[in-house]
Amino acid sequence: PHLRSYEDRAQKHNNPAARALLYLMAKKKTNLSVSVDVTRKKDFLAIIDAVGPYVCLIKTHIDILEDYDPSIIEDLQALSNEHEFLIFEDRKFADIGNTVALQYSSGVYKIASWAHITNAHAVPGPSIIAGLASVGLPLERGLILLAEMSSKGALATGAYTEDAVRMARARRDFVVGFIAQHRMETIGARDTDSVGDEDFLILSPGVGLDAKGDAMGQQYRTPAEVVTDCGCDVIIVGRGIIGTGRDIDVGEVQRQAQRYQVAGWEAYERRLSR
Ligand code: UP6
Repeated sequence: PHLRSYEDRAQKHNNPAARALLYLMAKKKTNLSVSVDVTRKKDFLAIIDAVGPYVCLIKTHIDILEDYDPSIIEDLQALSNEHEFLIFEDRKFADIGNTVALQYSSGVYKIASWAHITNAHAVPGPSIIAGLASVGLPLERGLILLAEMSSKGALATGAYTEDAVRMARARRDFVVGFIAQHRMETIGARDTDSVGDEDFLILSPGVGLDAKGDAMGQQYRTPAEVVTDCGCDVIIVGRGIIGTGRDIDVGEVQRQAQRYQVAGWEAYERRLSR
């Protein structure tokens, strides 16, 4: 699928959230997702407003906000409509089906009610997908499985990654892609798997144009490595765009978002023309 255009893939995708994301990517010419990892509501909304025009997807860790209140979700949804991006809560669910269904639908954040896309670890096995699908499918949501991680020494490799892909293949109505560092089509396919027309989105964190990593094991690659060479579909950028300081410079955030949008899109066009 990575040799087809986002537009073409949007037309053929069976999941509403994946379809909407691919359409937005084609329409806005962006495969950039900004990870808004800040702790204050004011910064959170200011960053999203600034980067909105340049992104297809806003990635949140809603539980790191110190001054969370439900009005933040209303503001986030208004920005999502204004700038046309989808919302991805990077919740990384990792429990049994019954528990994740409750964590996804209920609690303080009611993630399923506002996040078009969320994600889960494969470690509990297929029941985690069943639990999340019981909440998310009726709401036309999509799920991303973590097949690999960007951090140094990650245990999600080899047979684990393969089994995560096989779990996804069995639930293509709800699982729309992977957090991964490269494409997954060629791995783990067995005779019994339905592989033929599968179209999983590959979302890749660990993207930076300037730094190679951080002091806590994060590893960065460039948009060209991720999108052109490894065939990934969405680049996820946090500190490369929002910076590492305590005070947010919104003008600089906007410049960096534009820079990463251009780099990500050029990398995609180069992949299609190869
Ligand atoms: N993230 C990773 N690597 C993974 C999965 N998720 O970095 O394998 C998430 C982090 C963070 C963002 O939780 O929100 O992507 C990366 O941020 P950064 O660009 O500032 O490193």
